[in-house]
Amino acid sequence: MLQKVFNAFGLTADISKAVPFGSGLINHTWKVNSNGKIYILQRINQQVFKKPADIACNITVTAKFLQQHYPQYLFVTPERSVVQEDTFFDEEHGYFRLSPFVENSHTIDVVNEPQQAYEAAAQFGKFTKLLAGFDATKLKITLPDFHNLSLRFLQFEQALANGNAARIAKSEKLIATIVANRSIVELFEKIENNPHFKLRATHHDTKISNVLFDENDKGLCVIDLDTLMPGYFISDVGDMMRTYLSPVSEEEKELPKIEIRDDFFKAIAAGYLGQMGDELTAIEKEHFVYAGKFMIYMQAIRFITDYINNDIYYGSKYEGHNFVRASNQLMLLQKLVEKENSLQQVIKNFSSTKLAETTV
Ligand code: GN1
Ligand code: MG
Repeated sequence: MLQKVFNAFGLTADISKAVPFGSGLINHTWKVNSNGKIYILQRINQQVFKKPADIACNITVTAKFLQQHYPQYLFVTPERSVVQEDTFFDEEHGYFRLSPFVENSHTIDVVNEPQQAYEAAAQFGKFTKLLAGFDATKLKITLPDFHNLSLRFLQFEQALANGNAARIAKSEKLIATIVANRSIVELFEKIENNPHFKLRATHHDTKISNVLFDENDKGLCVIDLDTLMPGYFISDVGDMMRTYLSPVSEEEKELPKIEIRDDFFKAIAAGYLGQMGDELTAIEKEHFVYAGKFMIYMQAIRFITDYINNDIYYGSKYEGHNFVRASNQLMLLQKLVEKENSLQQVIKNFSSTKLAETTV
């Protein structure tokens, strides 16, 4: 499969020079060394992204805007194929994309220092801020209803009606917790109807491995723009909270290890509001902590729904994998709710200027 792809992009290296790379659940990624240059090759999962050309289109229009208004900003754009396309389509294996590997950059998989959370939050905030003058509605919807919590809840209910009965029985407690927290969906529906919540160019996948760092561990830029779409800030801030606040990831089976680290929350707030403080409306800022609840709850719903549907979306490396992931996320939600008031106070206590000056 890879030989055809290498030829399409004019890569001369032996295909054994492609090594699997990263930890994403959806696309396949390889790091390739060809002629002294390093690239990232991705096979786009077309079960998930039905129209890969739309992703390429979003990257192109965004790159154009940024190049015109902020020429200094580092924005990674795909390499062209030999026939000058931004993706290569193979009848059998689908769409492939090749990007240059940014020299002297590295990614991290786990957030160990508040400073890393700060740098990442500043990069995601900066990205949305630089695109404030760009009409986000011009972006194509690469994944319809991706962060539509109402629809996710409906899909969960459908799974309960039609899914694997044994798995539903095993999930009884988790299901009850999800139903008990339905108010998170209701608040999302209010947000959707509130004109003070703006639709902005939103990344929608703000995990730490989607940020490039330089040799001094300063943030360089954001990567993985598959889900760049119009969206609410709660998606980006919420996924940072979901993935940076706890010392252990969604894969952790030992739930007592899950906790909310206050200094990492402060770092996210300082990094993000340092960039976006003047863009967000007062009511949006009031929902900063809600962002975390929204994303953690949605991820718990997605994992348990997939478990009940026999792991058709996320796959599973061992029996009960998605059950563990859902339990993990619901524990994280509980821990966040326990600290909700004190975290809310953190946001209230700092004006955006103060946050911008905060060094973490
Ligand atoms: C998926 O493939 P990856 O790891 O970047 C998912 C995210 C989830 C994440 C959970 C398109 O992202 O929404 O938060 O798994 N992406 C898609 O690990 O569904
Ligand atoms: Mg992704």
